[in-house]
Amino acid sequence: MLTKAEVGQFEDEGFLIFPGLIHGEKLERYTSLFLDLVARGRIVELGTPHWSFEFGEGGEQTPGFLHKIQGVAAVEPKILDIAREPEIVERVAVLLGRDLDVFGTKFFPKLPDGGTSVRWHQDNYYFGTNTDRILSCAIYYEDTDAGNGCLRVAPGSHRSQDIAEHRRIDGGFGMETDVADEDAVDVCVPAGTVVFFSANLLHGTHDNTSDRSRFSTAWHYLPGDVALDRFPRDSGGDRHPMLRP
Ligand SMILES: O=C(O)CCC(=O)C(=O)O
Repeated sequence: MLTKAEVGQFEDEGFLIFPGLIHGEKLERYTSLFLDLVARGRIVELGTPHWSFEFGEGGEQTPGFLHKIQGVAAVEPKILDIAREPEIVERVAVLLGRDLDVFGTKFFPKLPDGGTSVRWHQDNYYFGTNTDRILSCAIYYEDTDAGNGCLRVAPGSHRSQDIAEHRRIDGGFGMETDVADEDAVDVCVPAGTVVFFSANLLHGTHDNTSDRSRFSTAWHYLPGDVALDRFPRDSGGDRHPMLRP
């Protein structure tokens, strides 16, 4: 399911792109799940667990302007069908083995005119580890480019396994660090593209300045024997079995 060249590329550059891996009726079906979530986001009250909304000028979240659903598998369990797509997990299994969980499920609608997802960071900063046994997976359900907020990566930045200092984003969500423009590559992809990257890879995104949305999901695969304080195995939280040996 993964060629030797792809495995080598993942080790060298820290990411792999599978253009249009999800397509046809499946892409339509999954997109309609996200359209329903965005419609719910227009009426969900601020402060509802899992749901967060883009910050307005006054530093308050804006009702209806959905930023992210964290733990989206708890809000819409059908999301796990995507995480379990054989096209995806069989590729992950080549890199991590066949005892596999997924954790930290997220949906980013990246809505037109100001939608955001993440700035430069390493996922492992949030997980309190620098293990190379966590593989992050982002899926783009619409075409992406710099205008609607595509992914950006710093190729090879995973190799040192150093975790950079991160600081809180002023007027935004989460943490960020710095990456020089010359070290950054934009990952512009067609709808249905799956991107794998090391949880040590420096990556970020552009904000959405266009009049188009950019629906995506992000989550992380790891072998069952990797313990994470925030995502214990078999605890009923946002860590789910994918494959068992
Ligand atoms: O929004 C994206 O394109 C990527 C999201 C991501 O990498 C993350 O949640 O860490």
